[in-house]
Amino acid sequence: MDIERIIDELHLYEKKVLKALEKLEPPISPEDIVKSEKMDIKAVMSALGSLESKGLVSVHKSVDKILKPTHASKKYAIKGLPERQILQLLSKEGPLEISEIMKKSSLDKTENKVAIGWLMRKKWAKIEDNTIKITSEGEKSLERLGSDEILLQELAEKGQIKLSSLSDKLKKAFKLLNQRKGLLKVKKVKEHEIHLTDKGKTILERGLEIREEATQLTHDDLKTGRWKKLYYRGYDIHAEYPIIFPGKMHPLKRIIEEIRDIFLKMGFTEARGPIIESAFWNFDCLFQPQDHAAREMQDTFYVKNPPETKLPDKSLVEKVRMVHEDGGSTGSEGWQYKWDVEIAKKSVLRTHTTCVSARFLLENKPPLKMFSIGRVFRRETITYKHLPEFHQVEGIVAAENVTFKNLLGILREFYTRLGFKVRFRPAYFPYTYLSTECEIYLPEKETWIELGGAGMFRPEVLEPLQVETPVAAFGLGIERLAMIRLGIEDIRMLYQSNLGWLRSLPVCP
Ligand code: FA5
Repeated sequence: MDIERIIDELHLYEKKVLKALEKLEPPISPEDIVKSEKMDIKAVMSALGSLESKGLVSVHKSVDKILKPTHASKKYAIKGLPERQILQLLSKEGPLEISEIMKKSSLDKTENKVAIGWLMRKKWAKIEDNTIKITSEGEKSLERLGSDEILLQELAEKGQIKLSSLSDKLKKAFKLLNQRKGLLKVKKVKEHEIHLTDKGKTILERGLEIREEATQLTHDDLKTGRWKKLYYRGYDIHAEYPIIFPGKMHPLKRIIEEIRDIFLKMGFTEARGPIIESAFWNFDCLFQPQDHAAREMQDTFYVKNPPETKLPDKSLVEKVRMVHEDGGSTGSEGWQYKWDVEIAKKSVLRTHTTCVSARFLLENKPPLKMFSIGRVFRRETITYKHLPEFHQVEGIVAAENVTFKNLLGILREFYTRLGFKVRFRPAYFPYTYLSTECEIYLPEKETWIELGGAGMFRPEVLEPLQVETPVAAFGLGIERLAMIRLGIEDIRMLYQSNLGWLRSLPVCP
């Protein structure tokens, strides 16, 4: 602990408060310091706050109650509580009927009722043969006051009393009186009791000099040379400061931007496609048979409005039909069924971004390198790694000499640039041959997880689109990549506005 530094950085008010704590008798409240140092309460509280943050004082907070008498209780403090007034009446007159009490007492009707109630509750009187008689307990009480009455008198005398200052007996009396309407005014107050810590005591032992501090250096101070004699307090470079959470990009968006940057740097062109797509582009054109499981309603979202989407040029539709039915001129047998153009017209929310690649191939001639990032939709049950709406990055490379090996090289390069180790497993997709699935290595879990699919587009896909070169294609999930990147176990985190988590992420990755 650098005592000299702490002393040098103490504000004048902090020094005054420390000195006051040294001389005042505990328990010490901020109000005691205000009185002894003739300081403003705000200055005392702010000095206490910073002394506490420096560990020089500790402030114990507690809640107390201030009790004050009401107009009614002041009256009863003189004349006695209603039950005492009736007790005295009974002692003078002997047993009385209720109607007689009502007539003879100086209390009003409500007060009489209250008095009779409390006479019974305190066992000062009992009802026998319709008359109210004093009990032996009542006789004794004629000689002495109850603790509730003592408290009432003390309150009337002192004007106000702190609950914590009462004896246990009077605290019980407070509970009793407080049950009665209109006898007490009770106000909750926060109390601060201040103690010097050992660190604070060490500082005081070392000695504190209280002298006026210069808060501003004026032109005049400089000109006259007065600045040489002024006392300046050191800056507290360890002072507490508010934590700032600067605005930043959402982590998923950041990863998307990173992926975009990598493909642009690898010489790819970015393309986009519609989110509401025809089944034709999403499935048929990718040689996905019309009875394929992925096309079922339980896997794909079909769109009611518009129910159908315009199909491309008739000759392309016709070529796709032929490829499905018997392979057309590709040399393949096709799927050997009757292809239905009505099914192909249906509107769907695209289930993958591979349709963007197909559309791109129709409009652009190889050689080409294209990538596309976008949202896709699947009728999935939400789990820690499944969402019904997620992002994919899709890509194709088309050129005379492109091979499956080039495809693996591109994917390895992409994942390496993102900082991952990748491996490939054989896979199946209706639109590619050879096909593969890429897996990423998770060092913490010592496992591999599947992040995307890839392969060489089949002739059944390429021929109708009139593409004559080989085409390497891939489609990779982005959210799962983000999960690994951000070290989160649940994919849903990416879509929840969990501000605590978002704030905890670094501004720059
Ligand atoms: C496809 O979507 C293929 N179109 C990929 C492809 C493109 C293969 C081009 C060949 C050529 P798959 O259904 O496996 O493949 O999805 C690709 C990736 O999307 C998955 O590996 C996974 O990372 C991610 N993914 C799939 N379903 C979900 C889901 N419900 N929630 C989050 N991510 C998902």
